[in-house]
Amino acid sequence: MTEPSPSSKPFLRALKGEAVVPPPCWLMRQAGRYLPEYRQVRATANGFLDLCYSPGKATEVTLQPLRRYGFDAAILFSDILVVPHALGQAVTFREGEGPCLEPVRLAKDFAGLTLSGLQGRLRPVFETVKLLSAAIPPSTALIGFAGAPWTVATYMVEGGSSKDFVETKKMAYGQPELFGRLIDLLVDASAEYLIAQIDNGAEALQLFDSWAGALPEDQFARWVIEPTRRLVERIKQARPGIPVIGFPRGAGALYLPFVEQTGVDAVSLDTGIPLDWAVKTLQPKVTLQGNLDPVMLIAGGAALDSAIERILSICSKGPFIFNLGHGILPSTPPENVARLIEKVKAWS
Ligand code: 1CP
Repeated sequence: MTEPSPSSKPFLRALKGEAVVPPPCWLMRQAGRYLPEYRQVRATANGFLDLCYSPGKATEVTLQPLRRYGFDAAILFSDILVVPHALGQAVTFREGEGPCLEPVRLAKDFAGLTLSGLQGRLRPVFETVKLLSAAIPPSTALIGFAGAPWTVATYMVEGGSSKDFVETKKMAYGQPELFGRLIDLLVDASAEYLIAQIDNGAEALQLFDSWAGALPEDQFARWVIEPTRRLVERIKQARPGIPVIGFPRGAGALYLPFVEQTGVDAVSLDTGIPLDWAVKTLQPKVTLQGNLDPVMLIAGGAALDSAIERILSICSKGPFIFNLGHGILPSTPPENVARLIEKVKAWS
């Protein structure tokens, strides 16, 4: 059998600006704890990072949702926090508690961070990309990813998850030169990381900026738009033609300057973005992706059906990829995901 050309993959066609009917569909966190087969593999790993760094297991959990649901894209199984880990920061995931990092707060904390070990530490992730590239069905696209510099920096400075980002904002607002050094390092590291993913078989990239919505307008321009623009420019100079999806979650009206200024090919819309506005304002410039509320997928039933139909009817006349507004939650019933994909595939 001959390989179909990449352009015959519906997901990549949509990223090139085509209105594909029915729209391609994948879901953020489509591999994860809502699937019993994921929990089974997860239990064999010596912690979450070990799972990310075990190419055989990471490949298996990436493929699990494809087998069940036939999504149009697979997303590499890894985490945004492997980049700080590869830079030399201590990173652990405690069971049930989320990530824990040795905080970077002062100039002296930067001493331990270096790009020199990055390729070596992340080699297992590149190996996973290579295995996936050979294993996925011919019509399925492979997405590589990284956290955007701002979001990764919040974990590095806070030392884990945060609600108010006080330490990170204090550094960004009060010592912008110091914070700028961290952001610059993350632009360099992420560019290297993403280019290596492309070289091992990733066909598109997504940049997760989960906490973009925490910044006021001028700071958003400086710490979200500008580093993302530089990162996209670096990737496109090195490997022209690879589409990039941005996800500045919570950015509200700032989605527009983000789209206009970063050079991304597509934006992932969070659940709060008004779709009529996005179709009118953003879709003439980029492909849209999104934005079903992940909790609708838990609620199921008639509410789920009508939420899916509403999104499809508003967004699918232009370039569009069906997705959630944020990641699948662990309590999601797998049968509701089956219902979702069935409804999207039946759209005409
Ligand atoms: O034990 C487990 O199974 C841990 C749960 C888990 C999983 C399944 C974590 C811990 N990370 C992941 C995988 C993951 N993370 C993927 C690949 C899987 C897929 O999408 O199918 C991706 C793309 C991510 C990205 C990620 N990690 C983001 C950005 C997207 C988002 O959800 O906003 C962020 C913020 C993280 C950090 C992270 N990883 C894990 C936790 C518990 C956290 C902290 C989240 C927080 O601060 O709220």
